[in-house]
Amino acid sequence: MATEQELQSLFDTLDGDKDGKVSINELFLSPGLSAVISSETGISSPQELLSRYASDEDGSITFEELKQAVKNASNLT
Ligand SMILES: [Ca+2]
Repeated sequence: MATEQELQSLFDTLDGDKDGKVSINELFLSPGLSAVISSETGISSPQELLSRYASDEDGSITFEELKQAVKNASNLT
């Protein structure tokens, strides 16, 4: 389980280039944090997370999309 604040801080840490989106490369660059995302979303691979939730053509996920994924897994407190 995670609060919105915890998720936001996780998201900001993952977003290395600070463009407001987390790309697949950024997920791969932080395997430890990706593992936390996996456990909070119940989706094991970054590829699957992005294909299910990223609306952008470039395959990056926004904070709102990540939040939705965690909410769908009933892990947002
Ligand atoms: Ca980014």
